[in-house]
Amino acid sequence: MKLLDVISFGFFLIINSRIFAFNIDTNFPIIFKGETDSMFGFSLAIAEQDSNIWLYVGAPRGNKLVKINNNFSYQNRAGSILLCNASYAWVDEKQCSEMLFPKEAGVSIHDMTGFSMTVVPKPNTDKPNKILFCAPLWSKKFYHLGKCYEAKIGEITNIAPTIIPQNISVDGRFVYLSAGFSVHSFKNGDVSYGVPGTNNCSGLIFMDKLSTGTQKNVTINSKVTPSYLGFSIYSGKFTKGKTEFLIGGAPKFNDTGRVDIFNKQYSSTWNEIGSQMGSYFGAALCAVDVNHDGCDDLLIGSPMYKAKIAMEGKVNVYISQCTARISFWDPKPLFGSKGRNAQFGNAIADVGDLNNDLYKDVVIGAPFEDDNIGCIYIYNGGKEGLANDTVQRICGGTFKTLLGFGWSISKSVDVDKNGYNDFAVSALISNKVAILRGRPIIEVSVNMDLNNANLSESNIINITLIFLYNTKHSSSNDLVLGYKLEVDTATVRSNKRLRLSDSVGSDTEIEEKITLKRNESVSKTFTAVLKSNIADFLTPLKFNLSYCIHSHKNLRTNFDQFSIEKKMS
Ligand SMILES: [Ca+2]
Ligand SMILES: [Ca+2]
Ligand SMILES: [Ca+2]
Repeated sequence: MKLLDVISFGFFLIINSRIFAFNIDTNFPIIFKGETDSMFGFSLAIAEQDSNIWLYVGAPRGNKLVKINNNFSYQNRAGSILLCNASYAWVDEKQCSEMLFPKEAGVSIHDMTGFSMTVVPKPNTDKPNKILFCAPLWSKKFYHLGKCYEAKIGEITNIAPTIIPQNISVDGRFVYLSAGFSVHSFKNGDVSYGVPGTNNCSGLIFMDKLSTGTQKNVTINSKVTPSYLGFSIYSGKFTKGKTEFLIGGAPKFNDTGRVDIFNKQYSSTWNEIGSQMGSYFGAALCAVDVNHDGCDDLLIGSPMYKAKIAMEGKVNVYISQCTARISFWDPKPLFGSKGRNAQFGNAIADVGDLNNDLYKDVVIGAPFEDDNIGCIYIYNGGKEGLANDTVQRICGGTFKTLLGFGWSISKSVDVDKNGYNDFAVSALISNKVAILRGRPIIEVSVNMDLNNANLSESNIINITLIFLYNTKHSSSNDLVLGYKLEVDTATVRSNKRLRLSDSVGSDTEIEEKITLKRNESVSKTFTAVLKSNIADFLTPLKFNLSYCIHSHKNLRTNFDQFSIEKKMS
C-alpha cells in the first residue's frame, strides 16, 4: 500500500464530550399518606429546625382533632393540619401526626383549616420561627370571616389564633370574607393574609407588620368586583435596593385577572392585566432570582388559560431589569405540554438551585394533566433567565399512579443531606404527598486524541483517552467508569483496517474499567496499527468510545441509578 494513498482517509473524532444527568430521582420518593377525601396536600410547608425536617400538610376536609377538657374528639370535616417528620428514612409510606386544636366557642363545622399555610422565619434569617395556617371559612354567626393560627415548629399542641384582619365591615350581604384564603411571610417576619371575599369580592390583603407592630389593609380598585385580590400573595426584591415588595394576585379582576406590586406605602407601583377572559391570571405567583443578578424575577400563573382546547394553563416569566425602579423585560410564556385541562401554573415553586450550578430553578405544577394524573415541570435558571424547555417532567403515573400530582409544591430542603435540594409535591386526588430528592450530578468528560495520525508517514495511530470526572456532591469519592473503545467502526468486522496492538480478546475493540478520583484526569493510551493490503481507502476511519458509570462508593445503592451512557461515533 502506498502511504500517500492513506491520506485520503477521513478521521472522525470526538473531543471533550461532557455528560450531565438531570437529577430529580423518581425511583425512591418518600410518600406520606392522608385520610381518603381529606384533601390532604391542599397546602404544604416544609421547615428545617435543628436536625429535624418537618413537613406540614393541610387537609381542609380532614377531621379536626380537638381537645375538650381532657377528652379528644374529632370535628367532622372541619379541616386539619398534619405534622410529618420528614427526616430522612427509607420507608415507602409514612404517617403523620394530627395537630391538636383547642376547643373554640362558635366554631363552624367546615372551616377549611389547612387551606393555606406559611413558615414564618426568624426575622432576616433562613431559620423558621413558627408555622402559620388558616381556615378561610371559619365562621362567626353567619359570616365566614376566616381565621388563622400559629404554632411552634415541630409541636402539635399550643395552637394559638393570630391577629385577624381589622376594620372589615360585614354589612349582612356579603358573608364570605375568607381571610386566610392565602397567607405569605416576608423575610423580616411580617405576614400578609389574603381576604379575597371582602368588599363585595373586590378583596384585600391584610398586612400584619410584626416588625413595626402595625397593620394595613391593602387594596386596588375596590369598585371593580369581583376581583379577588388576595387570592394569591407573594413578595420579592425586584430592585437593586433591599426593599421586599408585596405582590398581590386578583385573578377575577375584569374577568382577565391582574397582578400588582405594592410600594412601601402599599400603593400599587406596577401592575399587569391578564390577556384572556377566565384565564385566572395571577392565581399563582412566585418571585425568584432565576438569572442570579441579585434581583428577583416574577412568575405569574394563569392556570385556566386556554391555549387551544381548554384550561391548558400558562405561566408568564418576567425577568427583572434590576435597576433602582421596578421594571421587567417583556414576559416569556411557558406552557408545559399544553395538555387539555392540565391547569399548568396552578402551583409555581421556588425550589432553590436543584443542580448546584448557582442558578435557581423553578418547579411548575399541572395537576390535572393527562386525565387528572397531573405532572410537574422543572425549569432551569440561567444567565438569560429561565430556559424555555423543561429539563424534567415528572407525572403522577410514575409513582403507582398518584392523581392530582402537582397541586401544591413546597420550597426545598436537603432531606437526605447529600448536598442537593429536595422538595415535596402533593397529589391532591390521591391524598398523598411525595418528597422528591435531588440525585448527585456527576460530570464526566473524555477527550480522545489521535497522535501521529499522519498515516502518510507511519502506519501507527496512538489513541489517547483522557478521563476526568467532577461533582458537587458533598462527600464524593472515587468513580469507577466502564468504557469500550472500538476502532474502524464504519466497516464490518472482516474488513477492519485497524487493529489494537495491545487488545485482549478482540483486535478491534477493548473494554476496561478505570477508577477516577474527583477532578484528577487520567489518561490511557492505545496503539492502533494499520493493516497491510488494504483495499478500501475511501471509507473514513471511525472510532467509537462508549462509557457508563460502574460504581460510585459514596452513593447509596438505591441511588446508584445514574446509568450515564453515551455513544460517541
Ligand atoms: Ca434576576
Ligand atoms: Ca440550577
Ligand atoms: Ca438531598
